[in-house]
This record gives sequence, structure tokens and C-alpha cells, in this order.
Amino acid sequence: MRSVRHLGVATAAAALALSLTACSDGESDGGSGSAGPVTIEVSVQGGEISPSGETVEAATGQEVELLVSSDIEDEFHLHSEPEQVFDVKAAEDQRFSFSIDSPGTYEMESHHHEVVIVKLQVD
Ligand SMILES: [Cu+2]
Repeated sequence: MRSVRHLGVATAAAALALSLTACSDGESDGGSGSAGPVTIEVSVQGGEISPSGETVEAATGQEVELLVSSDIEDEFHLHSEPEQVFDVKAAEDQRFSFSIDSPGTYEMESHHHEVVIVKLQVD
């Protein structure tokens, strides 16, 4: 199966090139051992929050970065232990970062809207 083998080599080379040039674009690749942060973009606009309850994976101790754009003040509440609270202002591109040291699934809520924004699945 020569063609399959050649395809594998090409894919590996492409992946290597990608990792050399794009080490911090925030893409979660699901457990390659990458130490880069997991970035979660949160939008609060006109009473709508996105994402809305999606599961986001992170490794134990991995930095998780929230990038929040909101049109109102809000309070995001991460149900980790200890709990963490992020004071959101009515502003674009606010950054909050944290990490979680124990495996588990943790909900992050908006207390203003009383909805779950993301579920962090930490392995
Ligand atoms: Cu809460």
C-alpha cells in the first residue's frame, strides 16, 4: 500500500509544519499533550449567551482562557473547588484565565442569565 504510506508521511509533515507556525491559536486538539491554553470565546449580546452548555475539554492543570465580549455586566461562576467568580463588565475582549487541578466536570454559569455557558470536562 505505497500510496497510503506516502499519504501518512505527507500528513505528518503538514502537522509538524502547522505545530511550528501556529502554537497558540487556541484550538483544542483533544489530547495531543499540547500545553497551550484552551480558549473559550463567550459572547453576551442582547440577552443571548453563546456558547450555551457545550462541553469543553481541558487537561488537569492546563490553562483555560475566557475571552468575553458582553453588552452588560455579569458574573460568571465556575463550580470548581474552590469556586471561581469572574466579574464581567460591559466591554469587548475581556480575558480571564484559570486552571483546574482535579479531574471532573465543572459547569460555568452566568448568574445574571441563570444559564450554563460551558461544561468543562477536565481529564
Ligand atoms: Cu454558580
